[in-house]
Amino acid sequence: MVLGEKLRNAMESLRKATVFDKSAIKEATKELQRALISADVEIKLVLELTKDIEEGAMKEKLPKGLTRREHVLKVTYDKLVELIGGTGKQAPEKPKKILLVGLFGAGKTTTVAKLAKHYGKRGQKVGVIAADTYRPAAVEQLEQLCEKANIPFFGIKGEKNAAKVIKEAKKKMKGFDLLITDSAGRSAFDSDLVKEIKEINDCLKPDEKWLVLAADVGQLAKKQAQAFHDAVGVNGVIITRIDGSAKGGGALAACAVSKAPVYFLGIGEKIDDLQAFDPQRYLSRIMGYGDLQALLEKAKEVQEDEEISPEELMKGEFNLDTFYKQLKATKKMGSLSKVAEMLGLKMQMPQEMLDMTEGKLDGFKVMMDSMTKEEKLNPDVLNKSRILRIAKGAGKKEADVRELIKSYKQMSTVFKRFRNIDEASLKKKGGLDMGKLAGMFGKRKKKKKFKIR
Ligand SMILES: Nc1nc2c(ncn2[C@@H]2O[C@H](COP(=O)(O)OP(=O)(O)OP(=O)(O)O)[C@@H](O)[C@H]2O)c(=O)[nH]1
Ligand SMILES: [Mg+2]
Repeated sequence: MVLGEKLRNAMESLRKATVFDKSAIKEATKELQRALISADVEIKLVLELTKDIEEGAMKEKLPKGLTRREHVLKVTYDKLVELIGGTGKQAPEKPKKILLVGLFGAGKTTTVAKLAKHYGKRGQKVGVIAADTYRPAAVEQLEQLCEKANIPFFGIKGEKNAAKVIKEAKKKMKGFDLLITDSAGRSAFDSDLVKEIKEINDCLKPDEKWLVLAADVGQLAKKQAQAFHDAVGVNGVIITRIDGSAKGGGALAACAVSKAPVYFLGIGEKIDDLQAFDPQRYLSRIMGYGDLQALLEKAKEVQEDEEISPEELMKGEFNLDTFYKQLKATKKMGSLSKVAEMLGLKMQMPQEMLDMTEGKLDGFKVMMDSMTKEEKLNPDVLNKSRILRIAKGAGKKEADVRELIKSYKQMSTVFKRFRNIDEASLKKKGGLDMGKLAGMFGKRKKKKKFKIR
């Protein structure tokens, strides 16, 4: 079981506790402890965290408008964010020279290319330097990655002196906004490695020295961060392979405790699989909530008197009627594109859907008014003759009705995907209860609703 699911289960048992006293909270925090320890979070941190939760949870005076249960869930969530949150510092927007360091196979070379793409997309002229002169195929590996992504690259095949490569690269890449340098790894932190990265450091004079760590190192991240920091003054961390490791939580907590700012996460092998690290977002995501908190906060700002609840927006029976209401409601909360992003669905949402205009929506409404109840509840029955009838009734073309059906189907898939984030656990629980989640994160006093006109 992955960390996210375990944490979610621990939260669930807090949520479900019938008697909400000290011993119930203690029981639930035990589950949380097990989840965190199996993610390789240092025991001392786990104990501190659960003690804080227990104390915070039983606070005499509850914050205004929260039930004890909501308060406990909120405290737990906040403490978890704190545990992995570290410095809260974000990666610099316009670094000039980045040097990546780390042990063998940590993901340095891959991350060099990912970062080049990341900053390149933000309008900077980025060049890459292959200063791993230790591993024979390192230069080719980076060259290939750069070629694929059209990133300017400098390396000297067969050259053994890293400082020389850097000197040449600096001459060749004058006028670049940002230079990102790859360096060699070693199987362990040793004096050879220190000597080499010191040389590179002296020659390159980077403003940013980032340590690349694979998530599987778990709590050992603390030791590595310290060693590299002592050697070259590391001022940022990137944790890779967080996608395939159960120990990501441990690595993040270890960086947090050693005050090493985690700037990015590597979430896959491809060049775009890089994500700026945001503790809240990360936690929401691994626990399968999307960025529900942000969404619900926004939802609360929307007026109250109306027809559709946030719960209905995301779960419920999916038919043409709810499809229309969803589109209308999400439009009111800002652009659909923003809402999709908050839910972590943006990548899956077809562009045409994200660009949907009010006018188009109104057209949908007119066509839906020409449908029978059965057709709205079960659009699969729509055959050619029914489509023609609807088009005629609404004063639209056949293609317009087909477009409505197509959009509905696309949306249906996306929402299904969202609801099935963790099919196994959903099955077990008989459905992810958005209402309860809303209560958990949203600090609601009463059921808020969106206004649909
Ligand atoms: N799943 C996953 N794989 C990754 C990620 N980052 C890197 N990898 C893979 O990890 C392996 C090692 O990555 P490299 O970038 O070569 O690591 P390195 O630190 O440069 O290795 P050395 O140069 O040998 O020290 C490669 O197969 C990468 O594709 C990630 O975020 N997720
Ligand atoms: Mg490498």
